[in-house]
Amino acid sequence: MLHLYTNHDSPNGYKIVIALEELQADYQIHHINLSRGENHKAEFLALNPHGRVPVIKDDINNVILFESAAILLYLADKYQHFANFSAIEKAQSLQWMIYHSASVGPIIGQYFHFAVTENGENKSATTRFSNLMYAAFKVIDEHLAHNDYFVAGKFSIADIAHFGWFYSMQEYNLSFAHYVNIRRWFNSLLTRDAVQQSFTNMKNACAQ
Ligand SMILES: N[C@@H](CCC(=O)N[C@@H](CS)C(=O)NCC(=O)O)C(=O)O
Repeated sequence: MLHLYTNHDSPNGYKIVIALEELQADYQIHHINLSRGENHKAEFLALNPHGRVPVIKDDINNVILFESAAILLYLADKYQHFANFSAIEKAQSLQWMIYHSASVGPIIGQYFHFAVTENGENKSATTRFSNLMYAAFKVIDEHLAHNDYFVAGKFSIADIAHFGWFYSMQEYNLSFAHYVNIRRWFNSLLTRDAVQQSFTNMKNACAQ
């Protein structure tokens, strides 16, 4: 069995549950309640010493992994996600996934912290992360103006990586509506059965 440890509204956790559904994996979700500090308990730190979700434990291969990009890559290999991709297309998918991990997800997270959690009180930090976030969105929007998906007209883990954070932005009422190409891409992913199923599974598993 493959176990996913995540919080009910983790953008990084959404990525993994979507990938598991898209890849038709057999898995079980375990809720790690961040607001109750369950990620700092010894039991969880044994899975990820950095105390962050998501984490997976794959009993079949006897492996524990943290960091959403590493998990996506592991799942892609395990379920032959790149079978119909050329070596170059696979490299391009990894490029966009790593771009997300370095220059998009953490920046949205910092922007959210300074702009929303701290009400923009630190003007310098709010402006810095707002500029970085919107600069990244511009790059993505221009790329998606000519592409239905991030790579080669094919849905890939690069789309999943970005979608998790855009979905959370929507939940936080942070608008990206004026990025019309991101919005079009986002809406098309929302209609995928696996994406909808993943929200249901996450909600059910994390209800308690
Ligand atoms: N780079 C990590 C980030 C993981 C991360 O920051 N997870 C958040 C939830 S989305 C978390 O566990 N936060 C708990 C905390 O900061 O105490 C990844 O992509 O998995």
